[in-house]
Amino acid sequence: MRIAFRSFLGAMTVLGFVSQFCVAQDNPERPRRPGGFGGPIELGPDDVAAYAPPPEGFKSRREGIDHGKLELIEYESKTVGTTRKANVYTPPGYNTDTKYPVLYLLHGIGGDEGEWVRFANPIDLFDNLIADKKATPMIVVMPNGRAQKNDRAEGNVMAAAPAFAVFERDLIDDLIPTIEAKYSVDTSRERRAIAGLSMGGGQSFNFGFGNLDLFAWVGPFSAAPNTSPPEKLIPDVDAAKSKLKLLWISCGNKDGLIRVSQNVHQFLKKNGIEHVWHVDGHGHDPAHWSSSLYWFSQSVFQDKKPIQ
Ligand code: FER
Repeated sequence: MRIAFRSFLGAMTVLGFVSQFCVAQDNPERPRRPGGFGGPIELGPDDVAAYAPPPEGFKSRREGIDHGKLELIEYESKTVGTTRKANVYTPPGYNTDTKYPVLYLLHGIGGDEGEWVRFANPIDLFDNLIADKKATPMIVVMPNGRAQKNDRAEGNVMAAAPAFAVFERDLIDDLIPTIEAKYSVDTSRERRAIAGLSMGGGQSFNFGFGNLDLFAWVGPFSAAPNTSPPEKLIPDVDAAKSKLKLLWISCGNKDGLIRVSQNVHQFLKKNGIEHVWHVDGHGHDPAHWSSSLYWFSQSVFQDKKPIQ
């Protein structure tokens, strides 16, 4: 089903591209579909890779190193009025004498709390980086970002897009307090990050910039059109500059949604807001998201410069 859905999205990208191209050719007066999935891709001089592809085996299980754990937890959501699920990774050697930073890692329109687990092997990806001292030991929370009573990715998944906006309240009022009560967490904003893919990338932009008092590290990968327009997203340029420790944006150069991220990148550049802009050779696909997680995880919660 999952593979079928991704192929469906892939086909939509191609169809979207072809139909928009044809519309523009056949009838220049007709407006382009606003925010459509899979628009024409125009690459500029900034749209280049900041990082190499990850090394072979980066998300494969390695023997002879310590391993973390993955746990599916449930929490009561006042926002949705149901019990909701989240996957939680705790790093090797997790103990209550240490206060850990937390990364909230969000999925796409057809995903759920298991999406990252299914394609990126986060236990192994993080265990490997932590064993090599490339990532800070952290807790990674993978919730369900579709904040509605039936939060399964069923039927017309696009119809649930508004529930991805509702998730801001579920995250802040219900999930974060649960995580901070249940685990040994450093609750300061400098030790809380938000990142995600596609719809989760848009959520990372919107919730990250919208709650600079809560998040200091923001990582949107292949952000979808749920991303607020830059002027609305960043009404206070100085606050963004002074509060963000890292803004790490990526997209594939074959992703029909790249214009969403290009648009934010250009606004950030014009306003002198420091950020990473990494454009690799992938499309709107798990290879791009795994690679982005691999590189983002090596900068989040660290003071070194993100690009060496
Ligand atoms: C859209 C195209 C794509 C959209 C959302 C998506 C809300 C999300 C894609 C994904 O999460 O993979 O127009 O509108």
